[in-house]
Amino acid sequence: MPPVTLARFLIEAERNNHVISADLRFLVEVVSRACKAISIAIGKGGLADVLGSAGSDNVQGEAQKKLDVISNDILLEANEWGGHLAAMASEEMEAPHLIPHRYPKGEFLLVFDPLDGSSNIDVNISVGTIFSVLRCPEGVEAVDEKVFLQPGTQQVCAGFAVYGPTTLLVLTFGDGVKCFTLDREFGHFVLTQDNMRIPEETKEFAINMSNARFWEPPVQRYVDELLAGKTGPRGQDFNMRWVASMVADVFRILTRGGIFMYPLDSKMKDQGGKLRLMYEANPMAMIVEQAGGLATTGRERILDIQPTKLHQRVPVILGSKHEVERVTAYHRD
Ligand code: P6P
Repeated sequence: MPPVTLARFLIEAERNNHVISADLRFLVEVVSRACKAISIAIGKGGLADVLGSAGSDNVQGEAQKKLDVISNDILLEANEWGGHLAAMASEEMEAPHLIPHRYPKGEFLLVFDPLDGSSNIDVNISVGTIFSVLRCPEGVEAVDEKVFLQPGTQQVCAGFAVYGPTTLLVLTFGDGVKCFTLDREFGHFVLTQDNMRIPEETKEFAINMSNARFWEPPVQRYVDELLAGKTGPRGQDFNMRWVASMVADVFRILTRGGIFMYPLDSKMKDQGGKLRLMYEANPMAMIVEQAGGLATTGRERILDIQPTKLHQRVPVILGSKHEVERVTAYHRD
């Protein structure tokens, strides 16, 4: 049987079970082509003038890398003419990007972090693109930030690309998680994992330990127990991984289990957390839940949060079911 390309998978999903419409299929094809272009730009590294800072800050007040801006422009240019979107929003832009009047509009809203983990780009560590698809509410004349403020349960599609040793595209439409690998010779994505499942148990945790003194007591208790290993209440040793690229940590967890935590800490308490709800936490939470894992803030299910701001930040605890349940239980204690 010939390999199932992304194009074939999407056509069959549209034809067979109507999980997706022609416009949603087109949207995912366009985003996947943009991810290929980003992968090529990143792959040039020091051979082209794409590394280093862009000399500007984004809406988060973070220094933008040249590739942040390049990736954002690639996604905007790829999507604005297709007639499938009502608007786009990005970590790199304060306000939503409206579809120019010269192009038709569509029913979907696309929200993305064009280059997640970009602080790793100059040191050649995996980075990625995270995206989330919502429906634009009916009868909206003037599209503005408010149309995006929908809970994660409203997502019709979520996905992320990892630009690592291989370029991967992980996708869900709410009926399981698929992974596609970029075949660079043919230039197309090929289905390589048909139904990703997160093991309910794990011996691996991911957290930035340098923030330990700022964590709330439930997280300190949980991590202390992991560090105590066999000598402590967990009765087994644990391993730690922290790539500082959410896409890489989440893909590892989808593949072999684990728990990823960017909890509330006293440094970020005023902002509500470090990671952004609309284009990091929500798409990753949908994917993790679709793979049998859980995703909470420690106090509530991420997908149930009613957003109040486009660039809102939230604490994130996601991954293997039993571990996320334990951390969430400690927050209740
Ligand atoms: P820290 C990358 O900037 C990011 O948004 C996530 O991809 C990653 O998990 C986290 O921040 C890393 O944060 O504090 O370890 O640099």
